Amino acid sequence: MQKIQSLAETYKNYFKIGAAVTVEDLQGLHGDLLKRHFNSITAENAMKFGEIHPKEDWYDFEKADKMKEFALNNNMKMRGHTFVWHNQTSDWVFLDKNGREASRELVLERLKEHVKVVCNRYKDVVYAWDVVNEAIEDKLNEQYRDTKWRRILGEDYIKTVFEIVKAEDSEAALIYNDYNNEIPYKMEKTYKMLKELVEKGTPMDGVGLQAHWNIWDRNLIGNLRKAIERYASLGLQIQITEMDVSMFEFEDRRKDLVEPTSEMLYLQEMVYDNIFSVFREYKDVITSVTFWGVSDKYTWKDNFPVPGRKDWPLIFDVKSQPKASFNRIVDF
Ligand code: HXH
Repeated sequence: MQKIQSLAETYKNYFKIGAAVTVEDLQGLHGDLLKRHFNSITAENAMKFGEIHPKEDWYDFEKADKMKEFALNNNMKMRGHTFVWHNQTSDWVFLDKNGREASRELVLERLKEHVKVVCNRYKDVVYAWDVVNEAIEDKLNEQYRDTKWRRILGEDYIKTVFEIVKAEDSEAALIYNDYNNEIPYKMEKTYKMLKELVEKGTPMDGVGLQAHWNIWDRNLIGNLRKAIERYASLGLQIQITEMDVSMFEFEDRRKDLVEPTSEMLYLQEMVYDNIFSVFREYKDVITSVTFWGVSDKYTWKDNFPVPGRKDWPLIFDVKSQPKASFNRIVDF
């Protein structure tokens, strides 16, 4: 493996190359892959609110600390994922001592405290925070997702949250992160929101495209180009935050496949080739590209959207060997 060209090294004059990790990934074959090919890591779960701060008076830093140590020891940086999200957030945040919905003041106080503790513990290694995750509504006629954060903190909450994070970490890039935000229905809504935030003077530096893609989408490259240009026109940087290229369309619920067909692997190769050409073309605005996992041995796609269905969305195979997709993106 040591003879294989390093991905992060190949892209050192373009953007950071990242992977989402669990603590188990820091050792063994995945640890070796991380050290050789990546210069950025994101905790897949360990820094989400519910994981790192499960009770009001109890933080669980164990996993995130191990990731930070790994990053520091291996000359890597981290992306912080994530502060304000409608999922994987502890219920206590939104409840008062009587079990009723907490007031705006109380939730704001708790969020400030949480951000202060997490920022101060990790900001020496974190170069970007996903400050708000997935705040745009998927339904066509609605702009914002209805969440407890929004309901309690009020309509202006996104700006408020960015200001809270900015006060604790003035150096890291502060990012708004979402999925499907290169697809026209959601891109226009996102653009509108980001434009308003920028105009109101929100301390926001960029937008994250989660990039949970698949090999069948004929519109991907066109959508991606348009989205990058439109977001960059607001003066924002762009990070690809959670990329994977699934073998299945979202609507496809088949469960019979035990390994990817050669046609699928070839399509995947082409998609990775094409998206990295676009990324290189826009290297002035793209600051990092993160895969949502290390190898096909383990990926969240094995359980989403079909529980227990194997998927092969990454550039290293189930044996941690580079796939044809890897070769395409290091060879240009
Ligand atoms: C991401 N969400 C999260 O940011 C990340 O923290 C997590 O580890 C994995 C993925 C992606 C996601 C978005 C929507 C969703 C499921 C996952 O559910 C829908 C998908 C399509 C349309 C509507 C909802």
